[in-house]
Amino acid sequence: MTVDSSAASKPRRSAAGKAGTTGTKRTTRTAAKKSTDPELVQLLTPEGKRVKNAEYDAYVAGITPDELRGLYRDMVLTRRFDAEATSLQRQGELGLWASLLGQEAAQIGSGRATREDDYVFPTYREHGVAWCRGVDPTNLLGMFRGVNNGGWDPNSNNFHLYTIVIGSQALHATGYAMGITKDGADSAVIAYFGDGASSQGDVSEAFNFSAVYNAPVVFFCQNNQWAISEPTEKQTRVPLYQRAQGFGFPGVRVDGNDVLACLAVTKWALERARAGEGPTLIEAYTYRMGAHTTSDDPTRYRHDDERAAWEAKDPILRLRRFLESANHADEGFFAELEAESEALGKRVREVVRAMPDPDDFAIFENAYADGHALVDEERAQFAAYQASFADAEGGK
Ligand SMILES: Cc1ncc(C[n+]2csc(CCOP(=O)(O)OP(=O)(O)O)c2C)c(N)n1
Ligand SMILES: [Mg+2]
Repeated sequence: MTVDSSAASKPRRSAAGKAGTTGTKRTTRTAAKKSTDPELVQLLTPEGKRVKNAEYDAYVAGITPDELRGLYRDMVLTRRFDAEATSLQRQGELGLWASLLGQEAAQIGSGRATREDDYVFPTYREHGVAWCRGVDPTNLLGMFRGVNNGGWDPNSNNFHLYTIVIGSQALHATGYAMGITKDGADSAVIAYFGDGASSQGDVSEAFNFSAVYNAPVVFFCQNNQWAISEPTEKQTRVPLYQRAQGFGFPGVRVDGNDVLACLAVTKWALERARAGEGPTLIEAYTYRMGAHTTSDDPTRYRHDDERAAWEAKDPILRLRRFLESANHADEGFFAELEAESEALGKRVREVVRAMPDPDDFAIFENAYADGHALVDEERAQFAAYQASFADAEGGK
């Protein structure tokens, strides 16, 4: 897909009932692409220039220099934490890590748009959103180290457990949103998922249920261009945000590397949800700069020049440029943040290395409330297996 993220910022939404492109007879990929090349909602260009946007400026109009520095700090610390986690996996301290490198603006912008009483359903890559929700980053690492059963109490921060079953959380979020409506709450729900997940039936079902029941849910799709080794072109013939049109609710594409635009658009969508106007689909157009996970080697399926093109649109660099040109941050701020980053990295390394191993048999404890014959059998088999090592060691 060739969308220039420095394109004009006028948003184009696919509202229900408007003439769309999906019903036409276009069959070739080129023809479909030409007719549907969408514009991005963008408030900050890659060069860090603030551009006006009639529809979304209002949602960030009152933002203070302090809050702008806060967004920058969130992105820098999240990136640092993410890099530490990748290193820890390489050192054998984590079983796996799914890096968010490149997606900081999409996650911090949308995460900071949520209210404390909103409820968030993440995938496995939403480390920046977890940060915004106040989940201690080391809790995320416990899960990837395999020493706990999830990592955190979802109800402490209204941040659900990471979900690996692609797309399923879109339905969980929809059900939750339908539930809180019945409770009379005025909060909203946000579900994160990827471009690949958009092909899952669960996501389409969630779109339809949420539309029909007018559920207060925002679907936040981070289109990072890849689903492991499958490019977005293999998931859809139309820009993803246009999917919403067929289900009867608005969809909007936002520059996912622009933290201000992500903040503004997500605020707008959450306010719609709270006002009883139903679901919204946000497609945050971004790029997965790293591997899918530490088990993946992207050099097998994509070219370096693609990454280089996206590096020029780096989310952190563009906010830094804006902060500097607007005189909102001085050298002292950046130096302090660097020191804070170092301290975070140190803390993460120390906490992870000191995490105690779980009890070998804990895995059998939480599947059934009252136990189960098959689980008892498996526990006994595992005990015998463990004991076989003790025999071997004793025999030596
Ligand atoms: C139901 C299901 N099918 C397949 C997988 C294997 N799988 C793990 S991640 C992934 C790709 C997801 O891509 P996308 O939705 O774009 O998210 P991203 O990893 O790019 O953030 C797949 C197919 C899975 N976890 N669950
Ligand atoms: Mg993806």
